[in-house]
Amino acid sequence: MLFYRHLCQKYRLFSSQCSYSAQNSCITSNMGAVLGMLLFRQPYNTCVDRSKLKQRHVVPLPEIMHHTVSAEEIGDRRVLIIGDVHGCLEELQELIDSQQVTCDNTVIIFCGDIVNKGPHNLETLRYVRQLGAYVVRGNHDDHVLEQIQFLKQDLLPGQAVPPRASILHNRPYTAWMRELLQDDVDYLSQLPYTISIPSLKAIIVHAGLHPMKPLTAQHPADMTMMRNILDGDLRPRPTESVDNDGLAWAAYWNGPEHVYYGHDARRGLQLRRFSTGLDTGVLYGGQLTGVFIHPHRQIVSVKAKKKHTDPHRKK
Ligand SMILES: [Mn+2]
Repeated sequence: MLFYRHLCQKYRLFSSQCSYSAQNSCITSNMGAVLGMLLFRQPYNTCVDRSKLKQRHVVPLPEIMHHTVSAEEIGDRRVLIIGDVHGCLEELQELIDSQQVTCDNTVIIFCGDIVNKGPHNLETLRYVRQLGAYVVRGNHDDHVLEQIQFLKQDLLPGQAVPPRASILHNRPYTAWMRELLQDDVDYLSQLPYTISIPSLKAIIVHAGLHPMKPLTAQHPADMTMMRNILDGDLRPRPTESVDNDGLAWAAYWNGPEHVYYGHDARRGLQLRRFSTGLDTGVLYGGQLTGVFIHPHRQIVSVKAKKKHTDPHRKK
């Protein structure tokens, strides 16, 4: 079994039969996929079987789930990846200004959760759009889309309410969403779940990637919410919690692509050989962190102006 796990980590299995719904199937069927992946691996194949992704996910999927940025598109610009902003506009502007960043000299990519729970959500969303940045979708960007569904359904009594949206409805930090324009919603709804830069061997995702699946088989809920991997039963399962048994998903990620991600403010800055965690909790009075990955690697950060919210606050 250890050998099996080693193979899985080394070749980041599986082929297309390893959909989310199939991940709990028996391990013997996975062994076949092991052999298949040893011969055949397609990390940048962006053809996704959408019918397999509906479980656990109620928001509309973007047209492009996995976006690829080419070397030609980058040109001679720097590449900067920025962690979770959560509507902390002042800190974001300070980071951008301090590095003299414009879209003419820098390709800017956000790890998701650009909005929600922070002091200037709507303004941050529009600032990011105006920057011409790339953004991957985070769970809070997803929450906005869920909430918008709820608000629309609010006007049409009798329709079913998405379960998570009904919970969010009573939280005061969702009030700002009523100011969103259709343009803003369209923008959020088309954010991809990952951005790959093959020339830099980089993948940007909000929460993480299941270390045993190719991009095309990754589930949106895992990409936006996963923190740990539970593998005690040899059937690796992603989980949102950092308190359960198991380890950070990144501990299982062995490249060759370097994954840049956010979402895990509690662990803070995470530096591994093949992954970099960038959520340093600006929302909670920590820092806003970014990393230049081209032409040279350099981590940059600014301090939070204040503790904008309490990490344990639910309402
Ligand atoms: Mn998040």
